Amino acid sequence: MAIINQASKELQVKIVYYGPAVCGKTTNLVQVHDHVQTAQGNKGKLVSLATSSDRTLFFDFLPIEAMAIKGFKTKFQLYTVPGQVIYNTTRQLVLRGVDGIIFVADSQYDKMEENVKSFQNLEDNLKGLNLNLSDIPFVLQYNKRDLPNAAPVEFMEYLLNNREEQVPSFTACAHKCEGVFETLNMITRLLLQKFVAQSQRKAA
Ligand SMILES: Nc1nc2c(ncn2[C@@H]2O[C@H](COP(=O)(O)OP(=O)(O)O)[C@@H](O)[C@H]2O)c(=O)[nH]1
Ligand SMILES: [Mg+2]
Repeated sequence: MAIINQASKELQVKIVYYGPAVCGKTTNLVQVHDHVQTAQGNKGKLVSLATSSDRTLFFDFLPIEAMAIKGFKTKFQLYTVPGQVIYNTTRQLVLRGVDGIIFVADSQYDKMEENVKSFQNLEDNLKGLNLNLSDIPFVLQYNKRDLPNAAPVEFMEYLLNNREEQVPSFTACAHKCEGVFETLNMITRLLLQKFVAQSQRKAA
C-alpha cells in the first residue's frame, strides 16, 4: 500500500494507467499535466520516455503534490504503461507498488479484443505480484467516445465491468480533456477512503 512517512507527515500513492496500445493513456497524463495547477495543487514535470513514433516505450510519469489529508501532505505519482504486447516485462515493473489502477479502454469496436486481452494481462500481472484486482482501488475509463465506431457503453460494461462488484466507470474524450479529471478524482477518492479506513483500524 501507499508509502506513509510518519516523520515528515507525507502520504505517497502510486496510480497506474493501464490499457492497450494507443487507447489514450499518455493523453490522460498530458491533460492532467496541462490542467492540474489550478484544479489540484502543485505539479511536477511530466516525464515521458517515448520512442520516435510517439509511443510510450517505458512509461510516462507525473508527480502531483495535492491536498493535506488528516495532517498528511499527499503526493500522487501517475504512471502509464506501454500497451504493446511485447513490453510485458516493463508493465510488470511499473505495476510494482501500485496503489490504484485506471484501466483505459479504447471505445472503438475493432479494439474490443485488445481491450479484453489487456485487461486479462493486467489480472495476470497482478497475480504475478500476489495482488488481486478486487483488493486494489480500481476504475474504468471508456475513451475515444467521439469516434463514430465507438461501441455502446453497455457493451463495454458487459465486457469489462461484469463482475460481482462493479467498479466506477467513466466515458472520456481524453484529447479534449473530457472525463480525464472525473476518472482521476474518483480513483483519488477511493484511495483516500482506503487510507482513512486503514488508519482508523490502526487507531482502534
Ligand atoms: N479521437 C480521439 N483520439 C484520442 C483520444 N484520446 C487520445 N487520442 C489519440 O490517440 C492517440 C494515442 O494516444 P496515446 O495517449 O499516445 O495512447 P497510449 O498508447 O495509450 O499512451 C493519439 O493520437 C491521441 O491524440 C480520444 O478521446 N479521441
Ligand atoms: Mg503512451
